[in-house]
Amino acid sequence: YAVPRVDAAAAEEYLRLFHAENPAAGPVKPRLNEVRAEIARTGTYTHTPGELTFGAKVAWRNSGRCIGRLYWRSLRVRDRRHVNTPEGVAVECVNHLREAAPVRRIRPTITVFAQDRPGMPGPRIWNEQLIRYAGYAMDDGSIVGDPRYVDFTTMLRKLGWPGGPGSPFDVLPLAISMGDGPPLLSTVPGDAVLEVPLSHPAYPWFEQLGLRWHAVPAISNMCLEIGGICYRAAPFNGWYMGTEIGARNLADTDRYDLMPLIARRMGLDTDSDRSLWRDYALVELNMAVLHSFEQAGVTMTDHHTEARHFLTHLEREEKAGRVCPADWTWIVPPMSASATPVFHRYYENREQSPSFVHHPDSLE
Ligand code: HEM
Ligand code: NRG
Repeated sequence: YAVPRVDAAAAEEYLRLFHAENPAAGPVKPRLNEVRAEIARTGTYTHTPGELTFGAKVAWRNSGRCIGRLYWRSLRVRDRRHVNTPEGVAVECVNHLREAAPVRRIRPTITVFAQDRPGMPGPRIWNEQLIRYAGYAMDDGSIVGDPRYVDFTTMLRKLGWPGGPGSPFDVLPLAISMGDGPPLLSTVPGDAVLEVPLSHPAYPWFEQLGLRWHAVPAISNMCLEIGGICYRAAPFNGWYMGTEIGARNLADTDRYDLMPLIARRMGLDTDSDRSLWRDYALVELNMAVLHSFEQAGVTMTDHHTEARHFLTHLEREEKAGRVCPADWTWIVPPMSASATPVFHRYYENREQSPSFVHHPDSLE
């Protein structure tokens, strides 16, 4: 995988944005000259800590799929650009998880590792998120765990992971590589994985289902792009919106597929679509998710509150004279869509930089 030289025009565009929105940083001219010279000499350049921090925040602000952008200015940026070994990255990912959820209050956080440089690609985290549950394909055709990660789990086992205890919620090890060659596999210690067991406020049987979910969603396979520079390893987290767990991860038929089980326990008629058994079960599962996180004191939002916050964010961005890109198909929550205000309008959705991007896996 050959890292291309940085596009000087992309660098200039970002530096102009940075200086325009941060007048205290002084005039842009001297910095532009410095960066142009560095690119001519080395094929890339180095962000100042201020440029990095602001760039990460604006990448969040530009994430058209994210409903949680109201607090984009409060992102905590951990500058770990000097970390460029798989072992170092593993340690700092674990530190990230610990710092992101001290005493159960989650803080939006990003850790930025070494950038790609021509002739020297930065580290890569193969996991989609820092915390994900294994999926085991059994001989009888059934799946234990998260079906979404069956292929990833199989690959890790080929790379030497012995497998977990075999529960539906075994946390996968991190797979981290530097350049070519197989990744380092590194277990995430249990005390860095905050989890919430699920119970329901009215159904005592719910607890017996043994369901749980992790508290911190930390996407680790997206590239942070700022001014033409690629930070391939830059895991970030906020907190969950209840529906991500209750209406997708535990409910989708190609994930944990729990609706039929819950509907039967509720005594609903699952033979008729028109009994709306799926809909009733979905509401109660989502009730359990919100209730359990609340009881555990772990930060979580619900889709009604977050939809309102998002419209506030849109208003603020408009007042600041900016276009806020938004992708309707991702912003609208996966249940009770039309009962939230974000459903009843359209959005502009243009690619803006800095941003988080999904790269095709070019190192594998
Ligand atoms: C996507 C909520 C923080 C960047 C999403 C989605 C939700 C969400 C509901 C859609 C996920 C899906 O349908 O799978 C939130 C909430 C946050 C938060 C409640 C609480 C603070 C953040 C932070 C960042 C971020 C801190 C980055 C710094 C993104 C990106 C996506 C996304 C890039 C799209 C992911 C993809 O393409 O797969 N967010 N978010 N979000 N969010 Fe946020
Ligand atoms: N739906 C995914 C997580 C995607 C991002 N969601 C967030 N991001 N809340 C899941 O694990 O269910 N965040 O940074 O807070």
